[in-house]
Order: sequence, then C-alpha cells, then structure tokens
Amino acid sequence: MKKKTIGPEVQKVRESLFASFEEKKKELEDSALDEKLNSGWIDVTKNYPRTHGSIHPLSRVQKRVEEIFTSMGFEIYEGPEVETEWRNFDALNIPSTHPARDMQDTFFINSKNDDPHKNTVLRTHTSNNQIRRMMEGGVPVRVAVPGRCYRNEAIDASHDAIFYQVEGLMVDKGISLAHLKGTIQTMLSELFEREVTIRFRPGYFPFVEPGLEVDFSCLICNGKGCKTCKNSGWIEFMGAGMVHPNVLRNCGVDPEEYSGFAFGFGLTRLAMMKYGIDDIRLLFSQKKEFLAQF
Ligand code: FA5
Repeated sequence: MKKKTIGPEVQKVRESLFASFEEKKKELEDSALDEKLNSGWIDVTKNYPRTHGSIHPLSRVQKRVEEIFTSMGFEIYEGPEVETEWRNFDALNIPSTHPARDMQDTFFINSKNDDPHKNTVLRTHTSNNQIRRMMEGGVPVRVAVPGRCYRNEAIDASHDAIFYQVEGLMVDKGISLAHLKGTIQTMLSELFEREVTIRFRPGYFPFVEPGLEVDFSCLICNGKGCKTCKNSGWIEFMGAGMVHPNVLRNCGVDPEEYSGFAFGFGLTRLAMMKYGIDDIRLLFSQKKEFLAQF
C-alpha cells in the first residue's frame, strides 16, 4: 500500500533530479565553449605587416576591367579553355581551308576527326565565346569575356604561348561602330584614370565586317611621339569590327534584324602598359623581386 503512494513521489523526485543534472551539464558545456572561444580569439581584420603574398598584376587589371565593363551594363562570362575546332574556327567564319587559320598557330588536343565538332583545340582566342554566349543565351547581348588563350608561338619580350585576352560582344537592334568607340574609350579612360582617345584603322579578321585595328593615344608622350609608341603617338591595342552576318547566322540570329560589334584585346599587354612592364616573361617568372612590387 505504502509502495503505491510513495512510488510516484520517488519517480517525480528522480525526474526533477535528472532535469537539473542535464541543465547543469549544458551550462558547464556552454561556459567551457565560451571560454575556449574567448581565449582563442583571432582578430582577422587586424592589419598585420605583410610577410608574403600579393595580388598578381594580371589579376589586378582583370578585376578592374571587369568592374568597368559591369558598370557599363556588360555581363561577365567565362568559357572553357579546351574548345571544339568548330567554335574556335568554323563558326567564326574560318573554315579549315581558310588561310586565316595560319594567323593563329594552334595546339590541337584532338585532330583525328573530319568533323570539326569532334576535334578539340586549346582556344587560340576568346572569340569562341561569341558563339557560346549567343547560342546559349540568344540576343540582345552585352558581354565581356576574360580568359587564358594558347598559341604555339615563338616566345619573346611581347609574345608568350599562354596569354590573356578579353573579348567583348554587343548585339542588339541598331548597334554601330559609334557604340564600339564609346565603350572602348570609356573603358580605357576609366582604367588609366585620364582621358584616352582611340582611333580606328582597317584590319582583317574573318569574323567581322568591316574589320578594324584599334589604337589608343600614347600615355607616355600624350601623342607627341616617343620610344614606347615608336614616334607614332599611338599604341596598337586590339582587333575589332562589326560581327559578320555569317557568324550571326551560325548562332541562329537574323542579321537583317540585329547588328553588333565585337572586339578582343590582350589583357596581358594591357597589364604591361598599366604597370610599365617591358617583358611578358616576367609575368610568369615567379621572381620574388618582381612580384613584391605589386
Ligand atoms: C584576335 O585574337 C581576335 N580574336 C581579336 C578580335 C576579336 C578581332 C573580335 C575582331 C573581333 P589577335 O590575334 O590580333 O586577334 O590578338 C588580339 C590581341 O591578343 C593582340 O593584340 C595581343 O595583345 C594579344 N596577343 C595575341 N597573341 C599574343 C601572344 N602570343 N602573347 C601575348 N599576347 C598576345
């Protein structure tokens, strides 16, 4: 009888003891964790003196160029470095029989097939992304594409087998060369933080018509003529032009309705100009004295 009345009371006491035990245990664990966090605190925002590491000049210029294009309403796009022969050449109006293929010495990954969709190359330029972006997202389009390119070239102070380009593409109704001029002049003036003028000369690239070479006013002598610009007052900058109707058609875009400009410049050369680097080989030399300057 006694057991019947005392039993539940004992059970209650037992439960409350367990609850207090669990509460105390959690309290101790929490305070141990707090103590650990407080004693092990590292101020990651503290400005410690730099002992090693810096941002590579190429990365600096790429970031700034991306910011400027983004501020002008361009999307930033990246494509793969291994590309089909078709997107790197054929779709850009450069069939295998075209002499312009010799303009870009190519590293082939796979060249056994007759079908250029099956053969692969290390992309020789970023222009392949005109095709990728238009086929994926259609038009209108306003895109900037930074990326690494490869050419089987003799290496000297201004040529490397690996270098960086930035491609630009703007396609919409009523786009003209005036839009190209405004875009590039703004980009260069923002990058160099001063007024930069550009000029067009006729140039040849199978994927644009008309094709242009674009120069900008020499920043060393302000156009008067000096050693850097070989006394011409102008620095050669990039290839550009109006997108060829065949390229638009290859991407399913009607050239009667849409027009656009495209350009491609060497980001590596731009970084060299921005920081006064006179030999391209320094950029990948891993020389500490060189890198420590940035
Ligand atoms: C082209 O690659 C074209 N795809 C550019 C283009 C795009 C024209 C859109 C028209 C419309 P080009 O071969 O000239 O063009 O190369 C463009 C830039 O890449 C050159 O001005 C140069 O700055 C850079 N470049 C080319 N080859 C090398 C190299 N071996 N080393 C370093 N930079 C290079």
